[in-house]
This record gives sequence, C-alpha cells and structure tokens, in this order.
Amino acid sequence: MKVYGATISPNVRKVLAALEIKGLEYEQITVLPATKTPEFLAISPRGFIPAFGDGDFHISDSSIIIDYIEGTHPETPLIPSNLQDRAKSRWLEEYAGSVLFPACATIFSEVVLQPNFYKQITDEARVATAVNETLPAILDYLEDLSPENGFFFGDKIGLADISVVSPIINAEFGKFRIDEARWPKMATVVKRIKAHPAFVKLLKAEAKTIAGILKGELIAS
Ligand SMILES: N[C@@H](CCC(=O)N[C@@H](CS)C(=O)NCC(=O)O)C(=O)O
Repeated sequence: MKVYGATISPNVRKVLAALEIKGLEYEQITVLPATKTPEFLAISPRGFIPAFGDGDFHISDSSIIIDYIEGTHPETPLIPSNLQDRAKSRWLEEYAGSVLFPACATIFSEVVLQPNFYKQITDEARVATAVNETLPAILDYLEDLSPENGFFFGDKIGLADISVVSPIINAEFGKFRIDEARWPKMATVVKRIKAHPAFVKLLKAEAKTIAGILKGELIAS
C-alpha cells in the first residue's frame, strides 16, 4: 500500500496512524499539498493530500482511505461494532475534519509555515481568533465527549482518537496548548493518544520535518 502526502499534514497523519495501529506495511511517498501534476491529479482530483494506492486501485481523502483499509484489513478494528458508537465515532471524525482541522490548520499555517517556510508575516489576528474564540468552543464540546479513562470508544485506540488528535498536533506545533484546568479530560485523552506507539513513532519521524521547516528548508517528508 502507498500513501501519498507529507507526514506533517493532519490528514496524512490520520492514514499513517491507522496503518501503524493495524501493523500494516506501507510506503509513504512525499507529495506536498496542492500538487497539481497530471499524475497526482489522476489519483487525487483536487490535488489534496493524502492519496492512497493499493495495487492498481487509487483513492483520496483520509476518511475514505481509512474506510477502505478498515474493510480490507478488519483485524484490529478502528471503528466500534456497536452501531450507535460506530455512528458517534464517524461523527467525531467528521467534526474533527470539518471543524477542528481548519482552526488548528490556521494556527499551524500562521505560526509555523508563514514565517519559516513562506517568509511571510504571521497574521496575529487570525491566530488570536482561532486560539481565543474558535478553539475554546470546540474544546468545550469535545470535553463533554472525552472519556475519563481509555480512549473515546473503550480501551482500544480507534478512528475517533486518531481523527481528533491529528489536527491538535499541528496546533501544538504552532505552540497552542490545551488548558488542563479548563479541559482536563480532553487534555488527558490527547496525551494518552499521543503516547500510543503508533503516534510515538510518527511524531519521532515528524520532529525532523518540523526542525527543517523551522530552519526554512523544504519539507523533507
Ligand atoms: N477531507 C480531506 C482534506 C484533505 C486536506 O485538506 N488536505 C490538505 C493538507 S492537510 C491539502 O492537501 N490541501 C491542499 C489545498 O488546500 O489545495 C481529507 O480528509 O483527506
């Protein structure tokens, strides 16, 4: 299996985490966001990362890729079998992708990419809105859903956990921290998910990429 994308992207990280948790072998091929070559557009028509290949089969979008992987490799399931938990897990993935990800991506882009990679001035007002207005409302909602122990749906890491943590990691690269006094369950579950061996491995590899970006180098992986 092949995953096309840059590891520092939250949506690519989601797919890599799913493969790591399932213990599957894969090849990661570096493709930057908004790549519009004919070859890449053929497998990801919007030029978005991640894209994915399994033999001759190609598809894009992290949710759809993980759904495919879950179907082809059902061992170590990432989605609960109980139908109501399954629906809630998918909802959290959707919420993380459509609401949490844009807020976290704003922080990452403005604080990390703009000054270090694009050599542009950080738009502090955009960052302040994300940190002081957008994210608190999101974290209030997620705090209510966060478990006291274990993961979002039981004692095994799954799709909801991967989906929620991946964008937060990017906000943290932009120096955002979850206030443990205000969102204690959320802060704890995020730490627990990041301590899973799959995330430990991925974040170790990403540390090099982030160090490169901070030095203004091209994204290496
Ligand atoms: N719903 C998509 C979103 C993918 C996405 O937004 N990818 C970003 C990088 S994190 C991208 O490739 N952006 C390119 C662009 O905006 O042109 C997924 O979950 O895979």
